[in-house]
Amino acid sequence: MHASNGNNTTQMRVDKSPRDTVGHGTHTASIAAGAIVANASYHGLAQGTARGGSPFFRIAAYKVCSEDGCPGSTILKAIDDAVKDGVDIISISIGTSAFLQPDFLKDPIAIGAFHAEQMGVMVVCSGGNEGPDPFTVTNAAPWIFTVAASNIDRGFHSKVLLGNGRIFQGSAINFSNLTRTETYPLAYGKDIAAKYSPIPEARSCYPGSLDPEKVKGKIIVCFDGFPVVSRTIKKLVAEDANAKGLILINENDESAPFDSGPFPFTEVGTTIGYKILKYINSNKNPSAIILPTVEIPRIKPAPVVAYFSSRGPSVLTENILKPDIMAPGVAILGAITPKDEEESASDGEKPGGYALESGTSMACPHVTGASALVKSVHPKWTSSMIRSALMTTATVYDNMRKPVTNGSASFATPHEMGVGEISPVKALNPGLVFETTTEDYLRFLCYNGSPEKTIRSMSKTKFKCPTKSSDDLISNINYPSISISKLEKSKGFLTIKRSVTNVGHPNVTYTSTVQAPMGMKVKVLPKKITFLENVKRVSFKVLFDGSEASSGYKFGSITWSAAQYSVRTVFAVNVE
Ligand SMILES: *[C@@H]1O[C@H](CO)[C@@H](O)[C@H](O)[C@H]1NC(C)=O
Ligand SMILES: *[C@@H]1O[C@H](CO)[C@@H](O)[C@H](O)[C@H]1NC(C)=O
Ligand SMILES: *[C@@H]1O[C@H](CO)[C@@H](O)[C@H](O)[C@H]1NC(C)=O
Ligand SMILES: CC(=O)N[C@H]1CO[C@H](CO)[C@@H](O)[C@@H]1O
Repeated sequence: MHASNGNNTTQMRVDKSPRDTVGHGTHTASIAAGAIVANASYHGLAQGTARGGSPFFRIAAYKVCSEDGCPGSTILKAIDDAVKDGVDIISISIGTSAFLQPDFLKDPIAIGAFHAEQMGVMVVCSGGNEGPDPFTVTNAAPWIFTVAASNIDRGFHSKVLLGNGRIFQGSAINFSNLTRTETYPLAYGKDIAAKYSPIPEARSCYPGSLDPEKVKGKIIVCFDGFPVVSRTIKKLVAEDANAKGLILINENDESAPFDSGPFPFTEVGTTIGYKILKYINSNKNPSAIILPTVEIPRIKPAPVVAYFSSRGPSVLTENILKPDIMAPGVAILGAITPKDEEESASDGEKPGGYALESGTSMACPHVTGASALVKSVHPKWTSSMIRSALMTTATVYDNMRKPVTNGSASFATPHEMGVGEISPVKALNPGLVFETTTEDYLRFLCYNGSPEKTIRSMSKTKFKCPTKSSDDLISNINYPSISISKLEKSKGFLTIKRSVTNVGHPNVTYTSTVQAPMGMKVKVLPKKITFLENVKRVSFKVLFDGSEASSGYKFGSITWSAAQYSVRTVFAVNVE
């Protein structure tokens, strides 16, 4: 999950104990910097040696959320404390809904992150779980490293075996004690509705919609869709009525595996779902069994953009490309608190200390861990240098050596995955970096329309906004990716400026290559750039001409290459 950040700051109180009563923070912290633990697993699943992204880093944990939410004042205080305590990186897997998100200077995470950045502390945040619709990404300020989530090459399958011998593959994590030897009667929610309950409700196992007498002892089939209630609640509906198990038909066909604990459960797509319903409708005594979960290793393709991962562009500005980067965020093994486990473990089972969880909340600390790794090798690098190193070296290929896809088998766009999936070891030696300074961020705020007075009081500076200030100038902020919200076909070339700093071999000449979308002319000037011992920073221009392109967002990249270095800058350009 991407814990929600409540807005009601006056009535909420975070309880005084520093203990994690929810488990979300423990799980994410262990992903960022958990120690190396041999033989970790979730009740036998995902078995192996667990370790965080940077296991030798130390963790300082600040509790900002309670069961009521995450008050803005507490978030700000925690960031202040962390900065004072001298942390290097702050990992925040918290965010509001994209449609409720306040402007940058009213958003406690953005304000806190700005101050951290000003003090040289890097801030990495989850981009949200409101995908796959566009304009859902949050935590999109340019001083925040915004993370999207990907599926990894490990899946969890819970097969359904029908009375007629057919076997279908579903996805779930369960502790069911059912075995192949006995089958159970199978029924569709609609056919076992409580009296007077509306069909759409019974069809989707809505609370109160099923007749408990008819549910008892059966495996129930329901839709995941309208009316929308969580899988947890649907499972409780079935469990409370003494069902033997639950098969959910997921109309979106894409979602993270659900952990149903000891209750037999599986989730199938609509194609399989309709086959199961057809079997029910054409048999007098349909029956089924849900088999125990098995782990499927080395799934191809992977990574794939996670269905739930929030998509760009950001509603707050389309002139910075967001999300920035993608990292694993589906069914990730991480540490949990013992309290969490009481709820999921079956009777008599020894707690293992781990759980499999999904969300950009889990993707974010992967990037935090990777950033810490870069920081450990380059302790003097600023957060923008570390971010740039991870961004220009990210990969856009999956384990089939094909471009990363988005879950519907289409190539993923930068609005879905940012610049691509993190490739932490490559980021240790990026060759060139884009440095983004506090002054860049202050100019960004001016261009974005914040009043100079507000910017000054927020940043505690005497900063003067440039006299010429408009939203399109944001595209010229020295960011490691390029986004242009409006490229007018009739206006010829639009020029974007960038500068790069050499962090590799001192004497080196880079050559640019462009991957331009169809119909768009993209030129880099100069085509070659040379660094010397006394020439560390070089500027270049990118010219975009969309006069022959079709309308809408187009994507491409510019790569600077020299010897072993390959520095990739992604662009997103909206042609109008
Ligand atoms: C994948 O991309 C295609 C084309 O951009 C889009 O139509 C589709 O909705 C996307 N799928 C998901 C799950 O986002
Ligand atoms: C499975 O466990 C439940 C209790 O958790 C028990 O009532 C049931 O009889 C068990 N079923 C089998 C097949 O062992
Ligand atoms: C870089 O070039 C300069 C002069 O061309 C030379 O003096 C210097 O040794 C070179 N540095 C390296 C590391 O090759
Ligand atoms: C994930 C998991 O624990 N699955 C269990 C499902 O049930 C079978 C049978 O009891 C177990 O063997 C699996 O371990």
